[in-house]
Amino acid sequence: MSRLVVVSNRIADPRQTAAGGLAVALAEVLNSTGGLWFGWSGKIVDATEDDAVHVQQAGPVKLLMVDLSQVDHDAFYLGYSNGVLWPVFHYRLDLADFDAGYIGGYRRVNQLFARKLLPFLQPDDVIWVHDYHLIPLAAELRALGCKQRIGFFLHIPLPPPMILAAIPGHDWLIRALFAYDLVGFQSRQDLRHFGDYVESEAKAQPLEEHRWRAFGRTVQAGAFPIGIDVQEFNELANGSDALEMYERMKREYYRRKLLVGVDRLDYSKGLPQRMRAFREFLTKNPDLRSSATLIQIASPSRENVSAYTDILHELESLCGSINGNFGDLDWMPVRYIHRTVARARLPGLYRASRVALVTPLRDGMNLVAKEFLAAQDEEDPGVLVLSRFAGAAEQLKEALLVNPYDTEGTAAAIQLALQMPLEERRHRHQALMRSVRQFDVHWWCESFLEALGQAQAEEKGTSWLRL
Ligand code: GDG
Repeated sequence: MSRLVVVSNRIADPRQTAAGGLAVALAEVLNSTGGLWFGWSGKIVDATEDDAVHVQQAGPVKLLMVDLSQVDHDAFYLGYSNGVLWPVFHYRLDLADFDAGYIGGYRRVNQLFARKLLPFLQPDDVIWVHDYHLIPLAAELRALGCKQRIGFFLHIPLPPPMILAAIPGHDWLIRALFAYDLVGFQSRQDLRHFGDYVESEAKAQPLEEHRWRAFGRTVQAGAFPIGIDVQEFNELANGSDALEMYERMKREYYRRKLLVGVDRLDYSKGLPQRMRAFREFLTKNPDLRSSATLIQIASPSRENVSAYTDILHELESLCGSINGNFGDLDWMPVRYIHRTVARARLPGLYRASRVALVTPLRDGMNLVAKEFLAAQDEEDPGVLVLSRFAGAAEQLKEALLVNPYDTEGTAAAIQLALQMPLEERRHRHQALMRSVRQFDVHWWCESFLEALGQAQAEEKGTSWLRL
């Protein structure tokens, strides 16, 4: 088996539990092939400092890290990646900041990554690049002579062509994807958007299924919905931290049914809309009021991007007004926690909850939905209320699917979830777990790498090099 080289903006030590499911899944293949993981160190340094690659051995895996200068970090990470690509790919053109200066930084950092990674590569390595920060990386590597197989996986959604086309330089961005041998998306819908775009905007020629020719290259694309490591999550759920959390929640809220939300504090997650739906539910169901408490964990994220401060204030004000209007001396309807909860405790919180509210306005997949299901007691499982706009909705059809923009509809689903009889809860949970187990993170990893191994790039020229 070829050695695997993973490239992503941030990297994690795969030996640590806190790193989460993705790192654990990648660790398995990285460990077995003695692979490399390359990414940003998380450090910002003076531009004049030494720009060496930091090498750290993590078991059989080598972690390779580069630092970024302040200017590059601001333009690449805050600017183009999170100020342009993140909002537009989540359909939020209104929040995009199309500053012409950002794209130069984005390109510079991708070139830096390519230059720094190249000396570590061996001829039959397989390279797997992750996410929107690194779309042009393969093209930059190819420009330096890299011939290895390179795959790309987009963790976030790909919007329809007319939204993508709002990005100045969108053609450049999509052309860069043709330097990969395989491009993977989270859902069939994202894959359809890719096909629509390349055929309508880039006049790509469709070949066999999900394969196109353009810019003198062919590219294979596919949908590879990411999953969780069910076994690792079960082990976490049986650990002392999770059990303690479960007991504590049960003790504290023994008279109430818990609803839970666990999200990074991000405008794509639909948190204000969720609060409005919960308020609507409280208004419409006075009899159920004091029996339901919503615990919302909103872990801090990208706090130096201004759209994130706005969402923080909006959410704080909504939670405050709901508690002020509906709360009583012995009951607050919303517990809002703007902190990161230790990963080892999350399964306990999920298991103690009757309902999970996973209602993003747009989401590539959403792993919280799958984690919640995996943490349930299958004899007495909770109910998943899931946005139809999460990639996970393509798979998790037995959840209560909602439109998060529809406040009344979501409020009605909350009521249904809280009152759902045991038999129906079990029935739905069983069906949902079949999908969570079958399409777990190992399936995701293996099926992507297998498809990458089979993808036959056919190079007819080098016009794609002119990025
Ligand atoms: C991107 C895409 C796609 C959350 N709060 C805490 C915490 N979390 C963990 C959850 C889960 C992960 O973070 C969040 O994953 P999601 O999938 O929900 O969302 P994104 O972070 O936006 O991830 C997404 C994903 O990539 C994978 O491809 O599904 O669509 O946007 O694992 O448990 N973990 C801890 N404390 C918290 O407070 N420890």
